[in-house]
Amino acid sequence: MTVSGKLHAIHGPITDQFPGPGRPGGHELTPEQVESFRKNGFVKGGRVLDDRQLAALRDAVELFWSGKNPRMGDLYEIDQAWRDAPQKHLFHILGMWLVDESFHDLLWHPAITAKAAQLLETPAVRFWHDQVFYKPPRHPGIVAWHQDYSYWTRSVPARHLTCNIALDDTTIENGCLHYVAGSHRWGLLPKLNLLKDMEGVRGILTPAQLEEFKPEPMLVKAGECTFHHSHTMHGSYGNASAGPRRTAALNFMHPETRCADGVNPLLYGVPVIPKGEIIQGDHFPIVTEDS
Ligand SMILES: O=C(O)CCC(=O)C(=O)O
Repeated sequence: MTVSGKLHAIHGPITDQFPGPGRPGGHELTPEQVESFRKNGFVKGGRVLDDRQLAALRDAVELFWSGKNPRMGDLYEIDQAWRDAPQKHLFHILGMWLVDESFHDLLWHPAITAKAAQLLETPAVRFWHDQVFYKPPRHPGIVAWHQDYSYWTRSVPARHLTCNIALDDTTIENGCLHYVAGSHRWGLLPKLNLLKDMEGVRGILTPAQLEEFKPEPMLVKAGECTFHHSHTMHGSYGNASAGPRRTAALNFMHPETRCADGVNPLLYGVPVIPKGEIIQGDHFPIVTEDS
């Protein structure tokens, strides 16, 4: 189905690719997985996409990458570093759900949202935004060590969660995601340049944090996912392999998260939300139910 209006106004699946909220369960994480998340700040979430869903998302990323997506103008953001030096920096965009129907429907996918609800400890999960990270074959682009919430302090309090979904099998060679166990308890570190200096964060870590800084590679198959806490340190190296390494990340938050900036839009093109008010509206749907 092709939709003529803006995708952000539609809160629920458009295609028949994803089952939508409230459909048969069985998607929850085990108590051991939840416990592991609490202890380490991340957990592998298993396979969340079937072959058809995976193919649809890959096709969508490739269409966008080729410059032929007809809704390109609706996107929130294409990272400036890539625009300035595409041979050096990876391709990173926000707002794929606004330009592609499969990415739109992925937001309501119970295989992901049921787990997000468990980890955020709320039955109603609110969508914050999405991201696509695209590392072309043999490309040096990195994602420098960082904590997601360093970039999200205009939404309070910090009760956010990221689901990182592999669209390709990940390997050390193709620049898989790495997490630093226990770093979600470090407190918040300053915002760093995400795409430029891999090791920049080391200069601001305490000796104790440096001691704990032992990144673990997340080797997952295409269609599998990991979840991480908003304060978990993570990053990824360049892609030395002959194939692309593509990732979709969904960022969620507690439904009562409030705006801490009443002046600027939280995302490009989104209406300003008054300071202190709940972040809600067309761009921030509750994804555990149709509306
Ligand atoms: O997949 C990557 O390389 C980086 C992903 C990331 O930073 C995230 O999911 O928050």
